[in-house]
Amino acid sequence: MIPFNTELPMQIAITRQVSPAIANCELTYLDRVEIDYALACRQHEQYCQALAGLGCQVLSLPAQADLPDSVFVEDAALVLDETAILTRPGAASRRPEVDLIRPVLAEYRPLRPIQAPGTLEGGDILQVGRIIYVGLSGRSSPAGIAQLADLVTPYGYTVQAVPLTGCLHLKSAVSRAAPDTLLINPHWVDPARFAAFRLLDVDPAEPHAANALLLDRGVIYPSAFPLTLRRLEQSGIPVTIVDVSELQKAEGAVTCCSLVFAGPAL
Ligand code: CIR
Repeated sequence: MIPFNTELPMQIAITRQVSPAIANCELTYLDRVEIDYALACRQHEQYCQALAGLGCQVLSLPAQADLPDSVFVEDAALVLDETAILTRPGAASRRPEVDLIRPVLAEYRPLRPIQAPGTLEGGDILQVGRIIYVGLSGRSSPAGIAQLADLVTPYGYTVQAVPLTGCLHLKSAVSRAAPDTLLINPHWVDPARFAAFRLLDVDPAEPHAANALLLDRGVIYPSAFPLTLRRLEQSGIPVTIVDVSELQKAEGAVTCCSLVFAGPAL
């Protein structure tokens, strides 16, 4: 296994506090159940502490009372070393989130927007080095993906559209668990697409377990998936565990609550 790189500069993690309106979140594959807002806020705070504990400079943006899903900052942008792409979420209720993240990211990167009618959400984007996989989900359209390719190809990136089924975003189905390892639910996305990588299947009893947040100095992983956690540990991947049960009820996971990218720090 390739070791974690501890020589890199500090990573920046943009987060946003949980909206008091999170009960009105978008839901696609999950039934609506009651979300304990106070517990969601405590869990989010612990998630931010986990980011800081793994060496991130955490930038905490204020809660937005009128944007139920705005804690899921990942969906509004893709931050590369060279530029940041402002997305155009497929969920219309989430488009104002992009306007809020624009001035924040402008401090760090030149910005490029995805334009109507294309749609793109960050949860569909899995970057592995110079390859950017994008899920063909209900949220990210072929037109949005084509725009992304036009914007990032000049920087040497290759964009590959990936069909998926049964889940919200590409990173619901596959994410990075180590520099050379992808954690995958083979029922939601075709593993053959990722044959160049070491693949670790989720436990079949835990279909939602494929979302891990890989940082330069470790991995954040939800406590809800003990069987897949054991597979990670048996594969030599130590993780920092967080309980995000309330955010999972909003169809969120660990990658979606932050935008993580290389400094320099402000
Ligand atoms: C939504 O449906 O848009 C939100 N309720 C959940 C978004 C989760 N985002 C992500 O995994 N990147």
